[in-house]
Amino acid sequence: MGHTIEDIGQHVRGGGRLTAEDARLLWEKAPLWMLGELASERKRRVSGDKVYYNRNFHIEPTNVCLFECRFCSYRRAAGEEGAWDYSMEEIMRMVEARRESGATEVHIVGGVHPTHDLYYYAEMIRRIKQTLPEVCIKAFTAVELRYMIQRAGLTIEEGLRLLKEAGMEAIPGGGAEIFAPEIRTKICPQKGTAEEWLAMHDAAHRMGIGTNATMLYGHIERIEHRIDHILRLREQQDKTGGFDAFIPLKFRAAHNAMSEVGETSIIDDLRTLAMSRLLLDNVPHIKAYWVMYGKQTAELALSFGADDIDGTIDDSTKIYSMAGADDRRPTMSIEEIERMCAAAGMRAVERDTHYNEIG
Ligand code: V47
Ligand code: SF4
Repeated sequence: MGHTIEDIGQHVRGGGRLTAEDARLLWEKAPLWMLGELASERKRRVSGDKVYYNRNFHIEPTNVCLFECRFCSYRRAAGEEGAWDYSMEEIMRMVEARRESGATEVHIVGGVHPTHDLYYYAEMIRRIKQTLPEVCIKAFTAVELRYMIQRAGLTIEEGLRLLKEAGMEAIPGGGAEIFAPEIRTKICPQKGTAEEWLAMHDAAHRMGIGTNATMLYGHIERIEHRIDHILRLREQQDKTGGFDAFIPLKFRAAHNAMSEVGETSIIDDLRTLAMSRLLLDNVPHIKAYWVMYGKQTAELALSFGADDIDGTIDDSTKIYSMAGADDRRPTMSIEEIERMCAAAGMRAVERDTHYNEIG
């Protein structure tokens, strides 16, 4: 309809929904300050001056993985140098060590493991929940889940029910990558289709399991692929409403088969955050995952529509340090989180996994 950037800005300010065409124009042509302003207005309507964080830690039981996603710096074949595969006892020792930590969430992701099956992971969840009953278990990407559930010969619903009964309360956003098949088949050919990823989240939402969604950007995809990805998530959210947060994940280029692609700019990171906020008018939280961006960009992100920065992490994840992220030992204290949010003119608010405020 021959819209100008200003027309689209007005439409967004009035609470209107963006089409793919308008989003493309805004993404490619709007000045950075304008995207920041529009996204901040939207963010303020949802979360005011709050920035959410939680006290969390990760468990990465193994980096042994049958798949070979080209962007992944983390996976190893079984027995390869640098592979790890903790025993149940080792994992339980890690969990025991967190008893006094005040953590409210444990995020568990590993790889698509050749032998650990659905029942093994259900037992792991059950034992973790017994040891830390106050802690919410957010576990396994849709890709890991699909593999373990299929191998057990169960339907998605049956598999999810088994894990839910064991104590799994939420599902992280990983494995989404880029939905468009022409990119997906190039960067992660074994991972299954967009429809399969969405079906897992659809089923989880219908069972009352909250989930997150991610998008891996800044590699060989183009803006139209990002828009397509985000709009598919918006469509899913219209149906089931179960996505708590969207997390754009910046491709980090060290030590993987796509290193030669390099990394995108911080300006692109900020534009992507802002456009995510504007397109996803039905997903309440946009997370700036500080471990992946680094702390300085995470602070900037708070002026581009993000209202969540993930959590304290406490040096418990290797996925990003292995791919070249700045922090070798990722940890943020609550004081540091509060300082970061205050410096951006906002207020840090502790939340649980389901975004209930704590304290
Ligand atoms: O799906 C792998 C990504 C994801 C690289 O739900 C990479 O709260 C960048 O999903 N460069 C797993 N990204 C992590 C994930 C996540 C992280 C934080 C919070 C939440 C949440 C979920 O990590 C994978 C993949 O997209 N990834 N390698 C890389 N080289
Ligand atoms: Fe395996 Fe996940 Fe890495 Fe892909 S991204 S190779 S599924 S660990």
